[in-house]
Amino acid sequence: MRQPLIMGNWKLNGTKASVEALINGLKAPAAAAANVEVAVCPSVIFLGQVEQLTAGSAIKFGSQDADLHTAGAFTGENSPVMLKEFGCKYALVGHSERRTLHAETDAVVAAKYVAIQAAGLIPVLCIGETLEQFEANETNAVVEAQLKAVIDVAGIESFANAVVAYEPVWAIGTGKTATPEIAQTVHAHIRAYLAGFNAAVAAKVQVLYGGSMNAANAAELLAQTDIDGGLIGGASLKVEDFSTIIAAAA
Ligand code: 3PY
Repeated sequence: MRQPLIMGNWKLNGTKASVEALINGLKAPAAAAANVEVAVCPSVIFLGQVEQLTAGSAIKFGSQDADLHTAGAFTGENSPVMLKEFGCKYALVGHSERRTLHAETDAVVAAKYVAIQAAGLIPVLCIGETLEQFEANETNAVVEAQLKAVIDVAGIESFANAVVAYEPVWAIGTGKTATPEIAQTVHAHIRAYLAGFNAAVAAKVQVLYGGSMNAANAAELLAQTDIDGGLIGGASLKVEDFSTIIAAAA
């Protein structure tokens, strides 16, 4: 049985006050959903605050990215080793906003994935196709290539200690969501593709759905066999909406 994982991606949002209110507001819903793991990914500037606020609670946290280097002359970057020291359990890697806005290639994403695991963090590998690729029926080929780039470098066994997040780019920040049927079809394909390399690893890996999951559509998406949780953008910034999604996964 794969444990449901509900993870908030706060992106570039928050203030000290809103972070405090959000974490405090999520403590009870996270504790109530004992079979669900709840995690948030704040901007790194809030990690110290989140580490303190979540102490003793059921809420885990991670970063939205990590550098592929451990230390050195890399101005502006955050080392996975530093993120680990600040209590992160997870690090997102390859989010479409990083791939698009920061020109991260499959090779860079794979190198970051390796660095994240080497630091003792769990990478949440984000994959997904653009609208153009979706309309050209290229979804399977795109997610396969994104997975293969990581498998080639890190090996299929590395997925025993990783999470995959399928986020169709056309559903991110657009308010459009893949229908539960579309999402389930792609999730099943991702699992089948991984099973071609190692069936046991594929059966265990959590595959989250991301891309405008919200309080209204979460239950239907989370009911799908191969959807093991969600990576949630905007709705993770509101206690009520995120709590509804957590409850839907329980
Ligand atoms: C979204 O839902 O907008 C996301 O990008 C989650 O990562």
